[in-house]
Amino acid sequence: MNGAESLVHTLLGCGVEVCFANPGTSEMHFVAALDRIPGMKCVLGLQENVVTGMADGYWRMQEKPAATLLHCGPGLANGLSNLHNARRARSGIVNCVGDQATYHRPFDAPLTADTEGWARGVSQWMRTSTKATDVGADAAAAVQAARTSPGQIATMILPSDTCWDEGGVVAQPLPVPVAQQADPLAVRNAARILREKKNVLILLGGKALREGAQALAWRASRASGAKLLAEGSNGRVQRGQGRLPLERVPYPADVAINALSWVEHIILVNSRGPVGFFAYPGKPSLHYPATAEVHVLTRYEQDAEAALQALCDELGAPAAAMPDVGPRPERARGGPTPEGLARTVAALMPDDAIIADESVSFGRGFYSETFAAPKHDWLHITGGAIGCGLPLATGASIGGGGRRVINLQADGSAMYTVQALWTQARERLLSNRKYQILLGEYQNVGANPGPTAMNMLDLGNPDIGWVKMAEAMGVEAAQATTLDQVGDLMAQSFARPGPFLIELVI
Ligand SMILES: Cc1ncc(C[n+]2csc(CCOP(=O)(O)OP(=O)(O)O)c2C)c(N)n1
Ligand SMILES: [Mg+2]
Repeated sequence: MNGAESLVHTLLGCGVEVCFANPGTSEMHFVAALDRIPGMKCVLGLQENVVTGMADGYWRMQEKPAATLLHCGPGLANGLSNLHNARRARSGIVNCVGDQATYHRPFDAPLTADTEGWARGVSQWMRTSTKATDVGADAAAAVQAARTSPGQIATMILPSDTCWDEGGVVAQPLPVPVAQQADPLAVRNAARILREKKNVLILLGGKALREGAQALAWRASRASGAKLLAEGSNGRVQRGQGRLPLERVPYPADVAINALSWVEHIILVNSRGPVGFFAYPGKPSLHYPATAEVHVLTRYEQDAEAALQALCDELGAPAAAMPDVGPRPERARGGPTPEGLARTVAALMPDDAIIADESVSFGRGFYSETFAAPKHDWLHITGGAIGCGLPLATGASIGGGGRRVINLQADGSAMYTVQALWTQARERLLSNRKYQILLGEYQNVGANPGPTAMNMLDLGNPDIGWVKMAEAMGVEAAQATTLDQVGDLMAQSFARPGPFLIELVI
């Protein structure tokens, strides 16, 4: 058995069943092993940032890592920004990067690069295998790292001779450490704050945004009068009927600072105190008052639901029915508005849909209009690196077990990873999306756009033909200019399998 075969057998044995790939020469033995060994679903992405974004979307739905397969340092480099988003979503990925053979590296061939250096910034775990006999054990350690709460990027760098040399040894799965429990002192402290103080915010992030944890947070809030909010961008929020109508920390600095100005205490549950996406001249970096006291109930890697249960017990918080989110919205008509589009999506989405949201500026009003939609999961772009939405939707569809994916997608961001449409068509994924026109946030930094700046913020010169773009990659598409048309097209596409793109001109 060669190293590559030991890798594939070990990954399969550790429960890794999908490999998102864009391989090159140095990975050919890995590819050949995938060919010979049944069991691994291989999904081709036409650029590495599509590959890494798909692996992120897959984890968010499955909570089980996929493997990637990337080609040398430059292939990894292409995938870095979606690995960055995945790291911010706390997704687990076994990120495999083929590289120059160990003995070839000193010759400094063209694709030789500082692969480890590029990997380090996005990886919580990284290892370069040095011989075929180690590859299996390294793979088992990588899977263990990827599955360690809350989920980690584990990068394996595989020089090609470690894959083609004989002597591979299949490794057994290593135990996955269970999520740590909150410190009992942290639970007691949070209960004390909730009992004794006013103006308390409970800020939920990570797994605290799942249904069970939400219900407990709601009980603690009801018992104490504390307010609940979600972090600004989150890997996965469970929403819709039966879930909390949770607002999130607003994106624009002034709006966020204003919305949090009342806060004297923040209890963090898998979250951190809100800070600005950017600094702006004359504005604070912290978006909550500098005088507010911050209390950690759980860190990201700790078990939020158990901690919230312990908090409710400590408070003696009685059971509380989830708040009524009201009736399901009706389809909106007429010209496109963010609220109208959100209501149309809420009115038409099938049960248990997955929303992959890279709607950028047009989407800021979507949240409150979709509280009363059927149950769904909402996936945000977590690291601010655009080009995430299309791959995320693709990976979420593969990991979503047949659930319908609706990708709310801004046009500029779509252009970063538009090749993902091709993978969607190839895999016949369920998806549906819309695009919007670019508007920069130029004035927030205190500048007025001149012609050069306008030119750099403008996607209309020339116009991008989205319908043709989608069709060129095998995805059916149509244009809409009104919400009536969007609604009709959505309803049609939900009735059929396969991806469909709706360009909404706004
Ligand atoms: C990787 C990366 N490159 C560049 C940016 C800067 N950036 C933020 S939003 C944006 C334009 C987004 O345009 P679009 O997706 O059409 O959204 P709209 O502004 O139209 O809502 C750019 C270039 C970024 N956030 N991430
Ligand atoms: Mg745009």
